[in-house]
Amino acid sequence: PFLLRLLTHDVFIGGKTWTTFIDDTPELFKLVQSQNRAQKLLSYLGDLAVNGSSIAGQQGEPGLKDDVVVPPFQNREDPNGPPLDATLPCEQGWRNIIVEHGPEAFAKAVREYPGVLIMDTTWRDAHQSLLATRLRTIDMVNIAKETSYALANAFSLECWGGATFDVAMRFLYEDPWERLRTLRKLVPNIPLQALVRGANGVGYTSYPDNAIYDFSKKAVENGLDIFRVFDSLNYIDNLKLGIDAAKKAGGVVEAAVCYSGDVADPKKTKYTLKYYLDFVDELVAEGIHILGIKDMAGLLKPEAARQLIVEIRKKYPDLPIHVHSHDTAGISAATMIAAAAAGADVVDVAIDSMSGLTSQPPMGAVCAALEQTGLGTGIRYADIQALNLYWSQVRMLYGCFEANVRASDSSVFDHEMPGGQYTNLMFQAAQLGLGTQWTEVKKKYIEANDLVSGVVMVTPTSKVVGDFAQWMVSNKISKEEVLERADQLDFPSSVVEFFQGYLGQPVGGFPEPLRSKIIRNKPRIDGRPGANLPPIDFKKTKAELRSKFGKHITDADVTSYIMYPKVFEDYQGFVTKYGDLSVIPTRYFLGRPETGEEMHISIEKGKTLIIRLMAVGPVIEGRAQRDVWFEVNGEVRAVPVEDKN
Ligand code: 3PY
Ligand code: ZN
Repeated sequence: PFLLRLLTHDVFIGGKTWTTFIDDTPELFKLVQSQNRAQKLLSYLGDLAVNGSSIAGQQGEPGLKDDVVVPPFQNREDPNGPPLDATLPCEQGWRNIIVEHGPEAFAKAVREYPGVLIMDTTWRDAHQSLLATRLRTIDMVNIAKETSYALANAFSLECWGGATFDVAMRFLYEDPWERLRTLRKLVPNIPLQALVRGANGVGYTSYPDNAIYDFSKKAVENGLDIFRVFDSLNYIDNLKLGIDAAKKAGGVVEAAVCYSGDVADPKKTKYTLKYYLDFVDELVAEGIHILGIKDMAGLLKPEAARQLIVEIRKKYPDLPIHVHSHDTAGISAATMIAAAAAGADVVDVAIDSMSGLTSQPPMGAVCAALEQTGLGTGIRYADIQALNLYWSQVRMLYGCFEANVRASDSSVFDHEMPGGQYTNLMFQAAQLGLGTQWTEVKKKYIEANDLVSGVVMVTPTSKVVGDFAQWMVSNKISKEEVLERADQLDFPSSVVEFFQGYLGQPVGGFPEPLRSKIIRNKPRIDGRPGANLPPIDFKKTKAELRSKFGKHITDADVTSYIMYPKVFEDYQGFVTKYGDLSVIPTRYFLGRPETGEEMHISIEKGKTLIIRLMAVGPVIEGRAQRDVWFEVNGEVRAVPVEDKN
């Protein structure tokens, strides 16, 4: 029909040149573009039909075959009246203070709030910890406006940073910046928060200083409000950079101490109450707005939380304290309630169906419990129930990324694996054939951490320890053997780089002679690693990327490339081939389509494609290829697909 319309178009018949024709008839050009887009989409769906999903980490089909339904939300003004109309997002929330009066006024208001506030981690840490960070933007978008009402009194929504930046591009073929911009539009009232690895940005290594300043600036420009800045060694020099960059960008700076050990256990002598109080002094000296206590593994027990917060509170009565934990051992709800009672201002929770295990404690339980102590969060029970109905469907949908963690595990108090890594390592262990030796991995993880001198394990140092542990398991090497034969062994590169000093300086320094034995004659860095890296030439990088991928490359893309060069390039290649796949509902993005199945995919505002898989053709003689036949809005189309089997 398109060709027919083109050939019968009177301008075309009139014999004008092609270029003028396009200029004069943009509606047809748009049609070409949208048909191209549809064709690329079909190539992806065709590939799925022939080969199944190739998304790393996916096991089997998505766990839900139906559409995810947004349940009705209660009308706030009239709970018995018609349900909430969320056509437009809510405008009232804590973000208004940031926008109108700035980060200091926001921090002051948070501290003065008579109850306790929550951060909802559902859009970041919860799925990073439970579903291998695979949650797609579309599943946040579909509930975003309702969330703007339901969580209007939340301190923030954690929706960005951590592993999401990498995974969005690497596995989901999405632009992390677009995610941020989209959520910002749909949730104008609740502060959006990101987890940032200080001098490591959202990556696993150190970057030049100007890369961190540029990243922070772009984050604010694209809609971010609050930076939770941490360093995986609690190394103040790295943190200073991250803090300064977030502040110069105009963000709210929440600097975090990474919690390790147990301050209430006198036998644990490295990360003591005194250690933390001294560390907080250093952070406060940097002019932070909020203090984060980041218990990435879920080690913080209620009594330890009480001691820590009471002592910090005595010293800094005006400093808002925000507590984060994981529920790996099953204790984090109790810890959050204890933290609130001790004077914390904000606690982290995830919506019930995305909570517990290696994720955060459940929003419903924590809010209900706090309500009874006079420290209400201002989040309504009915709203939590409605949100939870939505998320319980999403959790099922993503069942193909579910780690096989079924119950609490208090062995975390020994091995101290961060929540996000626990599931990840378990999965990797299984893939490497080490699945049955999961207990062995946990044991070696403890030994590996001893070898690297007992660091606060969190990305990227937790990756070093994890790589080290897996290497010890697969090579059947003990801690003693490592110490004896370190000058001859072939260590994983992340371990060597750690000892070289590429992540910074650990508390108490590097262990010797192990360090020298491992790094041998490789360079050794004894200060802040980023200080010696040559600055990025953004203009030059952008020009190079444009010449490689085209004029659509933006400044934000340049930043993505700087953080993850190879991942960004692969992602661009994928988008060139298949177009923007973020519009595909998740069950079609991950699931093998069935013959006759009708898929509704909205590719742009007001343009929905109704696609039906008609048939998968036979393998074409002499080629590993098949034709896949679709019907698209009533028109039959075929796409050639490589058969990878
Ligand atoms: C990350 O850095 O991704 C983390 O979640 C650390 O806890
Ligand atoms: Zn976490």
